[in-house]
Amino acid sequence: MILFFKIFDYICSVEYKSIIKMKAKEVIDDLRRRFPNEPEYLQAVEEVLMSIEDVYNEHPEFERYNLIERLCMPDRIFSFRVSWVDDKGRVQNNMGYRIQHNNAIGPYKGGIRFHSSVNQSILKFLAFEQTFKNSLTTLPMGGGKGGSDFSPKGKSDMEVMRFCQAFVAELWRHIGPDTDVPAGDIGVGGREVGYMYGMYKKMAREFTGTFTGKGLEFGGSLVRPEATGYGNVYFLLNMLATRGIDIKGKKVAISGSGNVATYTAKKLLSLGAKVITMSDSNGTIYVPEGLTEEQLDFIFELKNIYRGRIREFAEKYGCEYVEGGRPWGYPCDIAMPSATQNELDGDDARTLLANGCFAVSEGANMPSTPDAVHEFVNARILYAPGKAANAGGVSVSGLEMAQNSQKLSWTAEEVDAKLQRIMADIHTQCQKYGKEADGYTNYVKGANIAGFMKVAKAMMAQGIL
Ligand code: NDP
Ligand code: 2IT
Repeated sequence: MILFFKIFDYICSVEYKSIIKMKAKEVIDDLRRRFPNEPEYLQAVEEVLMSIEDVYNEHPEFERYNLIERLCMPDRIFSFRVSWVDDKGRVQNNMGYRIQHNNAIGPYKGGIRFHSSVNQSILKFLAFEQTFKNSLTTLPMGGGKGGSDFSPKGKSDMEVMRFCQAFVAELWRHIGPDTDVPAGDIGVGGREVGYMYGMYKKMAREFTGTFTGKGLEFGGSLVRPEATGYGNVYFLLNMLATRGIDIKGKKVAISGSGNVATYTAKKLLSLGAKVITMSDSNGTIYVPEGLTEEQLDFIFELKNIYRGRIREFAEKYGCEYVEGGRPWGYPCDIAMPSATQNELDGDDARTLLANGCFAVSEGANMPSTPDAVHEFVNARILYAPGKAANAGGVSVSGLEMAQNSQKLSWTAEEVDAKLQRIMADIHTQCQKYGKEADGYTNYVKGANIAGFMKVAKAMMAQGIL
């Protein structure tokens, strides 16, 4: 009789387990039905769900707690009007947002983007990705993202300041050093963080580490400006080492010419690699023999001080410039897309592969379309998705938070050493979860599973919230 019940129990549990499996496609279809106008968000969710489905289904308790839906949908979204006065005395109106995606492993953490293209779908995708990226960093940070469709391009310093103050006049009540800690992203650098932090401090009447990427004089961390670009190169070096490849002399195509792109180029030059392209939203420069340090300094000043266009580099140095062009058509060994999402499509990927490109390490968030990712993984090249390769920026933001809490500042050497260790650790996590039967490391799968497991376990432990 006892044996009969035991067998019955066993059969029931097996049956139950098989019924409660998560089906990634069904979850995605449901989200597609509920959020039909959010293509970037759906794209990011689909990529993650397809790679974690098997691991997720090894844990029936996840599905019993409907963990996947709770993890895909942001905890909350704030959206608000931002009204400010331009230099001509006209009243301008923009939309502002903050997406607090998930705080299972730490306070919400992620950048602020100011760009005319910003909308809820783009910020939802960025906040979703940030949750897994921050989990990979080994530091206690949840995921968030914010921004506005305000474009700092062509605006005076005073206009940027007035906008930042108006933005924070709404945002400040939702953020705090242990609640939600914003930082920079496209269109938000040291200048904007300074203005936003100043206004936050005034409203909240406290001096705490509520923003990262602050100036060095008021709590910023050494190496934070460099961290995303340097971190991406450190990650690349870890990948190259698995195949015994030396970076020296390799031709690298970089897109963008902002924070991430310029510091990526700087580190590459110091290692003897050749940076053959850079770009902005208007066009691409091509320097087949590789940029010199002096030329890179010029780009840095052009973009950060004069806020000019990359075309002006070509005018000064007489190199090739293609209006509206992208960097992916030039022969290179390595590609490091560092501008924006979906800037490298399937055709670009096929061209890169045909030209002999053997490594792609993403500085931007989701710069490769799903078709391009498929090409890279199928071709078995070294391919690092943004959430692993560009995690150095938010990692040093996490280190900035730690320094602010301790009311101490560490030396550049200390921060850089920690950054290198974190990037190596992320690489190891990708290898652990991303190894395929043929020995290939699928960094997409590895990063998604490693990032997911930590957040999932924390969510399980904390109950249904
Ligand atoms: P910046 O604003 O400093 O630079 C952005 C660069 O990308 C500029 O050259 C810009 O050109 C170009 N760009 C922006 N939008 C487009 C577009 N729609 N089409 C073509 N080019 C475009 O930003 P960051 O360098 O900080 O950010 C670049 C990428 O890196 C983003 O995807 C960001 O999310 C990601 N990232 C940033 C981190 C950071 O710490 N800053 C951390 C991790 C990821 P133009 O001047 O013409 O607009
Ligand atoms: O996409 C990103 O990781 C960033 N823009 C940096 C976020 C941060 O909090 O430093």
